[in-house]
Amino acid sequence: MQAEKIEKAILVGVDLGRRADINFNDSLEELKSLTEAAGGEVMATLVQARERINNTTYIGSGKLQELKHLAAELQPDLIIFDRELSPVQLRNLEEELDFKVIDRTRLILDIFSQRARSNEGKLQVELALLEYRLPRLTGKGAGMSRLGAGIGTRGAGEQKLELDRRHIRKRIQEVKKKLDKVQSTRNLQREKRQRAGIKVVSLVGYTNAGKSSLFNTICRTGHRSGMEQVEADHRLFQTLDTTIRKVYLPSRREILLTDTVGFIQN
Ligand SMILES: Nc1nc2c(ncn2[C@@H]2O[C@H](COP(=O)(O)OP(=O)(O)OP(=O)(O)O)[C@@H](O)[C@H]2O)c(=O)[nH]1
Ligand SMILES: [Mg+2]
Repeated sequence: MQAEKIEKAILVGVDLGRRADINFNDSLEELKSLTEAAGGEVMATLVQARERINNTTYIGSGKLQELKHLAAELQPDLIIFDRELSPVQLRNLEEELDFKVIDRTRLILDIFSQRARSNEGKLQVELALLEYRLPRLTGKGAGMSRLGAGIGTRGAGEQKLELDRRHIRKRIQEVKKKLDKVQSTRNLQREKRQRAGIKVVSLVGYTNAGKSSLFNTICRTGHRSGMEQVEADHRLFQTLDTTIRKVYLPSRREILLTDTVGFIQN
């Protein structure tokens, strides 16, 4: 499941100070963990303190030159920006830097596409990737195949990189239809459970908080043996697909326990 080769990344963040909605250091720390979860490694981190984000290049022009020099020296496999880049910012940065540029959103989608196992999970990731890419098709960079394999290039639909917008829109409709079908089946199952009066207990929380470990422990004690464990690991977003299992409470009452996808702060 790990990427074949560890890709080296430079992280770039803008510190808005008190103007930001979340703590900058926490956000960067989280980005580093996300990079590692995607199979990458951080070589360097570049930070700029600014009043606001630059609309065209995210960071200021002086900082961009600094980043260019740093990248020329370190030769990273990719450069990762701490927030979602607009299509314009992404295009300008790719042109200026001439390295693979991705943003936080693309990084998370990449992790999800590595981890999705269920049919529904895969469809959801494909849909998110298509919708992310649609306004960002530029004929190069994050949209294109010249980048080869690796973080930010993987995933559902990646083989179809040369598809034009029309094809992507069509595929979006197809995936949505398939998802509708899967979800209506699930709704039926849910209604059936509700009618049977079985309560569902969900484990929710920050990614890597220990939900899957707790799930395994509860299932071991509250369940007949021989069930497969869910995967628990220190990587962020280890769990992507919801697992649902029957568990007996000490009172012998039956419940359904679900392990779910974690949250992140940003
Ligand atoms: N110290 C300590 N570590 C724990 C505990 N529970 C889980 N861990 C560790 O925390 C890490 C994350 O555990 P998971 O159970 O995979 O966490 P999760 O919330 O399911 O994470 P995601 O599925 O990635 O969102 C693993 O390395 C566990 O071994 C605990 O009670 N104490
Ligand atoms: Mg988990």
